[in-house]
Amino acid sequence: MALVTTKDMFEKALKSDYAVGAFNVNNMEIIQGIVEAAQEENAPLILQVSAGARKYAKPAYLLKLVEAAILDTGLDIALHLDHGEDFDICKKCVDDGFTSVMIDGSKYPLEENIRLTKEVVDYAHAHGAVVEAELGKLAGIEDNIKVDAKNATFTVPEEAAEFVAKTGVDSLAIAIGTSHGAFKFKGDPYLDFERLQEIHKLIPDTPLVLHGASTVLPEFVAKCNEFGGNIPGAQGVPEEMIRESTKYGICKVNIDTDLRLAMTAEIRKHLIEHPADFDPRKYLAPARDAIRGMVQHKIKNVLNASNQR
Ligand code: PH4
Ligand code: ZN
Repeated sequence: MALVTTKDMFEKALKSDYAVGAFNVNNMEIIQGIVEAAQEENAPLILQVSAGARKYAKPAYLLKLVEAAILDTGLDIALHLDHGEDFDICKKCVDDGFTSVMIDGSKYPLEENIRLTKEVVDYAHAHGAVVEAELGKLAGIEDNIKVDAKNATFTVPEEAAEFVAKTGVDSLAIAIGTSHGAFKFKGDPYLDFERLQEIHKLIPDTPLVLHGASTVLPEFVAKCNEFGGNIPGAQGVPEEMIRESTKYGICKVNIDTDLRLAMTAEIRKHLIEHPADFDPRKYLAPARDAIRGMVQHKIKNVLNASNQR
């Protein structure tokens, strides 16, 4: 039981049709719900921390909570920085003991993304950590988008091969139609599987990462709405598409929105049904259970990662 890198997890996942879940953490209940599910499913696990999470919970608290989770469960966990925007935040996290960092240079031109990623790779590798980078832009995409426009945002396979060769990055987040949040598609859900297969063919040994991979399960949206929420038109990536992606090199699947929805639905329900309650433990305990249930469902039924530890 320790903080580990994603190296062994990805090596194993790359050889089979499953992916490691990377779940975003912001507080104790979220961490506890996730690790309990991974323990129950005997699954490999990545906990990831965004800049927003660092700001909300403070890095020292999150680190200690993850260390506590390892002690409590006996799990090996990879602790990952999600969407690091510059060298400094990546360095800070590596120095703090994160085993993996993402440098997100996707907004820069290819050459600058390569330069920045290489700088982070050199530092992280010298300190025993691994690096995820991103190529292509994640964005909401309409299903009738033209090929030219797709090429402007989606990952170009040849560039992915050049990028990996020049940076030595350990894993690569690609853009094939997913996006962050609860409103991913205006029309029918669409992912560019041809492009994914082409990328995987060119860089078969590079673990690929799918951001924006929440499914936005209708029952959780409905539950939020039933108990006073107002989130119409929410739509995510169908579970079948996530399962399909694991056949073509997707080894890490990022999930945050689904946890938010599960947690919020439960808190809304509890507070509406028990208007006299004001003890946070009364609504945070079922919220933690909802996170555990959601993560267990993902590991078992979507990522196919049960017993892959
Ligand atoms: N992420 C999560 C990004 C969370 O600033 P922040 O804490 O809100 O950032 O990287 C994902 O890919 C999650 O995808 P999802 O929205 O489909 O769950
Ligand atoms: Zn992301």
